[in-house]
Amino acid sequence: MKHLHVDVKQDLLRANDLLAQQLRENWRNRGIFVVNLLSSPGSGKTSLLERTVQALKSSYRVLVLEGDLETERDAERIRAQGVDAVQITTGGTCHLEAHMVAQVWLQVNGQTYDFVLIENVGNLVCPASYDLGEHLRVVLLSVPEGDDKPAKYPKAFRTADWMVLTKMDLLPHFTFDPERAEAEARKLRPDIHTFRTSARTGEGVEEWVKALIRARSERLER
Ligand SMILES: Nc1nc2c(ncn2[C@@H]2O[C@H](COP(=O)(O)OP(=O)(O)O)[C@@H](O)[C@H]2O)c(=O)[nH]1
Ligand SMILES: [Mg+2]
Repeated sequence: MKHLHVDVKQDLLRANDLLAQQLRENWRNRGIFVVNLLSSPGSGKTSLLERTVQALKSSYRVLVLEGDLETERDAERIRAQGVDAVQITTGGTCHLEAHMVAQVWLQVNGQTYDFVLIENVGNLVCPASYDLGEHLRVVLLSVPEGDDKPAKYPKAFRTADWMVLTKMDLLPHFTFDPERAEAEARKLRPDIHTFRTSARTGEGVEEWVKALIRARSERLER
């Protein structure tokens, strides 16, 4: 029975990865750059996305997909910034899967975008195992969470291309060492690219947005 469980789980993961691969190619062929954001609940994903879409929207067509267990709240926050957003409520599942993203993609198929930014369900465990077809995976770590989190949730940091340290404005109030957090992440993923931002003050946001734009053009030229 235990073996059957393991086999079925592996088959499901394989099916997810195949679909994700198809999505990735389809998006690339259409010039759409897709980013998957992972973090604990409350690390500042939606807040960083609000800032990001504000910066991108005058020059780029942006769609945000908001993964949550329940409620439309985050999609509403993004729509208030004047870009398209679709909420995906998982109804209890602790991560997004490629088929959930594919379903939304079929609904908006007539539309075209330059960026699709996906906010995954808030946690650092399950989302790490599910490829959504993204071109770039980004993990966020906020100052109040502590600089030891990469070592505790290694898969999220090992599978991430970039790490963003968020809520940098709170640094004076916490014993959080950004150098240590970055060093811990590099132990797991030596080529991880890191950013330090605050959605409150706007610190580091311009650099992050520029890097996204550069990553999009590099990816689409390849
Ligand atoms: N001080 C500070 N608070 C922030 C920052 N970014 C987000 N927050 C707050 O953290 C809480 C969770 O943010 P949210 O963006 O909803 O996180 P999410 O659950 O990861 O999407 C909210 O109360 C935000 O106002 C930041 O850069 N600095
Ligand atoms: Mg959110």
